[in-house]
Amino acid sequence: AASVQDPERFDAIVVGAGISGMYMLYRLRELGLKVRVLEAGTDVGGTWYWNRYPGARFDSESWSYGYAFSQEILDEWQWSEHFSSQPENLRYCRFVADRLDLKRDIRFETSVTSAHYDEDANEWAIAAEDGYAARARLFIAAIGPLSVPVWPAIDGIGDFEREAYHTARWPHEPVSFAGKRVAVIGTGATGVQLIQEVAKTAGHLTVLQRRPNWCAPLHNSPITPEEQADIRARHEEIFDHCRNTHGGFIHDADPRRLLETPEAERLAFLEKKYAEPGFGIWMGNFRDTFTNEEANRILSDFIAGKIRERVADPATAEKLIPKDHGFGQRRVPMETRYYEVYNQDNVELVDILADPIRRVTKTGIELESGHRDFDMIVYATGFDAVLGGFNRIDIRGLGGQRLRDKWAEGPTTYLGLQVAGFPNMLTLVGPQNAAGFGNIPRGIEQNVEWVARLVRHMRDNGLEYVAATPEAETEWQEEVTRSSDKMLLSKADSWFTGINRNIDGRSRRVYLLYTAGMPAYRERCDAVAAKGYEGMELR
Ligand code: NA7
Repeated sequence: AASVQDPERFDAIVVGAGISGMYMLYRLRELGLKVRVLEAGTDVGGTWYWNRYPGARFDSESWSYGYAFSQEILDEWQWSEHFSSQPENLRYCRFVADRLDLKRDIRFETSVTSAHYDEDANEWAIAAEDGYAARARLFIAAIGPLSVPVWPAIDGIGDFEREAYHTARWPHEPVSFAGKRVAVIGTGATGVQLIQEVAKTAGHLTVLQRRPNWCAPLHNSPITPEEQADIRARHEEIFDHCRNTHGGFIHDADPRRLLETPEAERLAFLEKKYAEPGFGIWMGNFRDTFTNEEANRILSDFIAGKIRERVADPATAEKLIPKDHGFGQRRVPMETRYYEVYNQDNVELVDILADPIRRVTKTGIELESGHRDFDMIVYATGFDAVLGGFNRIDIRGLGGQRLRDKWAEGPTTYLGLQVAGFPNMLTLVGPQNAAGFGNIPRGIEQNVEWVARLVRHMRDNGLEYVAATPEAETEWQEEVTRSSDKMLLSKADSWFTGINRNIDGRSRRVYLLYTAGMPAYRERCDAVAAKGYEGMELR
């Protein structure tokens, strides 16, 4: 087997076999490169491999989420629901891997621990936990923006002697909630999806909520044969449309301003959006709701009204209405009868800002108000977003510089795809990349195709070295800051803004995403390429 003394050699090593790594492999192989993908899991799928918790599903329309690049895949695959669930999503990833014969170039159960740039050889030396080692000219991180789960910083977590799970490390065997006293911590997009499912069978469900989020109805349904035929006839049109929307979704901001729209018309529009499937209520709303406090407040009040209508107990309804941020300033969890769950006798909502968790014990959770016994605790506490995947690998560039050190004050990149001082390293859906903010596969296809074009350019011109210049990187920081400053979402604490109180040193806001939209981002990336990779040193 390959070891540090005797590494396997490739033209490119891709870390991660999720949606981005799979497609990158396909494109690089097409260019004639010898590629190896290293994947920690036992199968492809990334997000859809790890996040197996009940209720996990797309919030993007299934038929706008899958790969657009292959007509065969589009023709041969059929989604069963408008917002498909995790088991089907994982089946889809496996189907694509088989259809494109990807697995022969993927090494599974390989957790990459280090990636060092060897200046003399102009090669990356990659090592994994099991001693596997490989070298390649190109190192492509396809590690995902939400791949490193975070357990909350609560005392005694390890003491609990009964069932405990993190949603992002859900077991492969089925988990039953039937008749059990279940605690769920976390009410982000994940927690909301999970809670709806647990409430169906749990003996008693206690939701331990820190800050509520603004949720909106998903309105999922099966895809009828007529709809299927229509979708099949319009693949090209749908994906073309997604290429031109801000987030790569089918939904795009309405050109009108809420503040300039007469009240009756405004209300009718909001009602219509609330009744429509998917992210329309967020991504398809009046354009000033993203940037104007007053417009956003009116929208938030509308949603608060819906919560009050749907939750029977007024005190519970108030607990579920966010007070610290407006609608859409954090990721909007999409729900199916989530608010009605709190009308059930077997469900209780605990506001842990009012009644804090002291510690986890052998048998349950000690709140300030007293001890509660549980049979199961589920942590839906999210991820070390965007940076986590990079930080858990010891990545070193020119002069042995650690990426972790370079990013100590926040990430700096060029286009979210390259980092100055780290030649021949490319980051798909990396920090400050537009792909992380929106319908991620649409951003991934753009990222992968742009990288493939760069690799082809290098191959055709006999170039072996590509590195962003520090000047280009500085300019990109300014662009990221300038565009994010305009958005209300940059004013809230969330994974978008790099805040995570469970991780030391993550209490300061940094922009982890480029939020000016996919079309602007694509244009910029294409212009860079057209100008012979402006801002990058190639030789
Ligand atoms: P999120 O959106 O980061 O949500 C994490 C949730 O866990 C959120 O409600 C947090 O409350 C809560 N949390 C985190 N730490 C604690 C502690 N220590 N105590 C109590 N509650 C805690 O993660 P998700 O997995 O839901 O979603 C991530 C993305 O995946 C999502 O945006 C989708 O795009 C897919 P807080 O709000 O911080 O008060």
